[in-house]
Amino acid sequence: MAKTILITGATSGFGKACAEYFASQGWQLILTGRRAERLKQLKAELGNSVRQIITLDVSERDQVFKQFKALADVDVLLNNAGLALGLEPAWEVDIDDWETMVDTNIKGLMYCTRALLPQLVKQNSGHIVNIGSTAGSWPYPGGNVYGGTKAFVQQFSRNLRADLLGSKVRVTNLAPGMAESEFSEVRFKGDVESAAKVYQGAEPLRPQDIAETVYWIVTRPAHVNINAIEVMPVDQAWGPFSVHRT
Ligand code: NDP
Ligand code: 8X3
Repeated sequence: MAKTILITGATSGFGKACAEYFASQGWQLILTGRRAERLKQLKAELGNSVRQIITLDVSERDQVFKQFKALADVDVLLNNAGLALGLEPAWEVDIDDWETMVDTNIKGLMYCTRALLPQLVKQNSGHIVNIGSTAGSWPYPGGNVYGGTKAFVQQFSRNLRADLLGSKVRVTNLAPGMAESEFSEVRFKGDVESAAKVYQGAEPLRPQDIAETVYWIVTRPAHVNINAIEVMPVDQAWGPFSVHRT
């Protein structure tokens, strides 16, 4: 029987690339996101591979529980929906932006996980792949709460594994570095010039690279758990510590 992957944030970037890649490998898809029109387009594009589309804001707790509890036979939950907003220093940030990142990247991921986990534990199989970020391990100016939310994803993933010891349910934190998607357009609130500058003159990761990595993670033998993977483009690396000099 074909396996099923449930993807949050399937309307763009990594989520969309995963939908396309997993469909090409014969998987069934449950696709979610807030933009209903894009979900419909994907369904038209991917046809019978799409088991269901669910228009859903992951930060709406009751909706997530209602929709996810009605699902059965899910093999993989890809907790991908997320965003960064702004790059200002902490004292200039719009507090609403911080709250939106916490509501989406932390609370949304929590809700989706908690809503689906009982089924996975009961069936004693399944895999939760959480999309973290290099920003969860490595600080940078303006990363403030975004990086904090991804550090949560990293530690939550590890703690889930600790809770799940004794079951066959697997958990992975996949932490990408710079990748070209709608991520920067969202971060800069539609300012396409600023978004383009992020990738200018460099070769970032492509969403397809992440889709192939997710596929590799979930197709390891059933006794193997990939705890964490960090993936960066060759054109990106760490800088030295900064020193302020007068
Ligand atoms: P995109 O902006 O291209 O895609 C983000 C997806 O998340 C969209 O499908 C969007 O769908 C969905 N989404 C956002 N908010 C919500 C919400 N409240 N409820 C449901 N869905 C939501 O960015 P990426 O593909 O790059 O980002 C995917 C994930 O990867 C994010 O978690 C991001 O933090 C992470 N990441 C990105 C990196 C990058 O450099 N691009 C690097 C490391 C991690 P819709 O708007 O339709 O709801
Ligand atoms: C996205 C990567 O470096 O813009 O998580 O934070 S970064």
